Parts: sequence; C-alpha cells; structure tokens
Amino acid sequence: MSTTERTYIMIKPDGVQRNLVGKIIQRFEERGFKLVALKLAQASEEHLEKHYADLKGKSFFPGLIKYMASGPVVCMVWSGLDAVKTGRAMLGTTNPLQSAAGSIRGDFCLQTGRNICHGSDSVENAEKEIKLWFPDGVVQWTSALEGWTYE
Ligand code: RTP
Repeated sequence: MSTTERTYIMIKPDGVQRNLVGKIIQRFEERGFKLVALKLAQASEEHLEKHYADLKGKSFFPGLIKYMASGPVVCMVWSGLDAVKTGRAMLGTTNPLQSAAGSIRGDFCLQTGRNICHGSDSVENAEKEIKLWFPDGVVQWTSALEGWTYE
C-alpha cells in the first residue's frame, strides 16, 4: 500500500474559463488527496503535442491541441492512496455523457471535446507528465500528513 502515489491532474481551458477550478480542487481535497504542486500555465502547441504524443495521428488531434492552447490550464500534482486510478474515477469517462453523476465530468460538462479536465492513466505516465509540466521538480512535501491546525 502506497500513500505516496502521485497523479497529474490538469484543468483544461474550458474548466478555467467556466470558473470550475475551485470546485475541482475541492473534490480532490475532500476525498483526502494532498496537493503537492499547482500552477496556472499557458501551454504552447509544441508542449501540448508532447503531452498528447500518444494521440498524434487521430482525426481529433489538431482540434485537441488548438482547444488545449486556447487559454490557461491549471496544472496539479495530487498525492495519496491509489491516486492515479481514483483520480480517473473522480474525473469520469472521456465522454461526459457517459460519465456517472457524481463524477467531475458527469456533473459539469457534456462533450468529449470540452471535457474540462485531464488525469494520468497510469503511474508511469503520471511520472512522465509530472516531469513534462513541472520540469524543475515538485516539492517533496513530507510534512503533508502532519497536522497544521496547531503550532
Ligand atoms: P485525458 O487524456 O484528457 O484525461 O482524456 P482521456 O484519457 O479520458 O481520453 P484520451 O483518449 O486520452 O483523449 C484525450 C482527450 O482528447 C479529446 N478527445 N476528443 N473528438 C473525439 O473523438 C475525442 N476523443 C478524445 C478529449 O478532450 C480527451 O479528454
């Protein structure tokens, strides 16, 4: 059992523009995950092509890159037990219409091409994505499990 598994979660430009940042962060916090890195970034098409390299060649790829470059994204690393698989479950399925109510996509959006968030699909890809989006590294927040309520 590892409580230190990390996943890369990104709020896409439509999620930022629709002011859903706080709600999405709140769900991960309330579930018990720890936020270990956070930034707002305007990604270049070149950078996004690296992130979505596996999808190069798909008919929707050019539109996906354009959409993802259309405004700032929120880049986050969340840590905790089974963070990758649970993070994906919290986001819902790729097509929001098939996402269960109670999932982020199931509650907040309607179309695959505007599905407001991204989550790593494996531990290996999570580590790759964390390196890509946080090239200077992520703070090892070992004190995250300690109480901060009292001095
Ligand atoms: P993500 O990587 O964004 O978390 O999404 P995912 O694993 O659920 O889905 P994936 O197949 O990796 O696709 C990445 C993103 O591309 C857009 N997409 N559009 N128009 C289409 O048929 C189509 N298919 C995928 C979505 O924004 C999807 O999240």
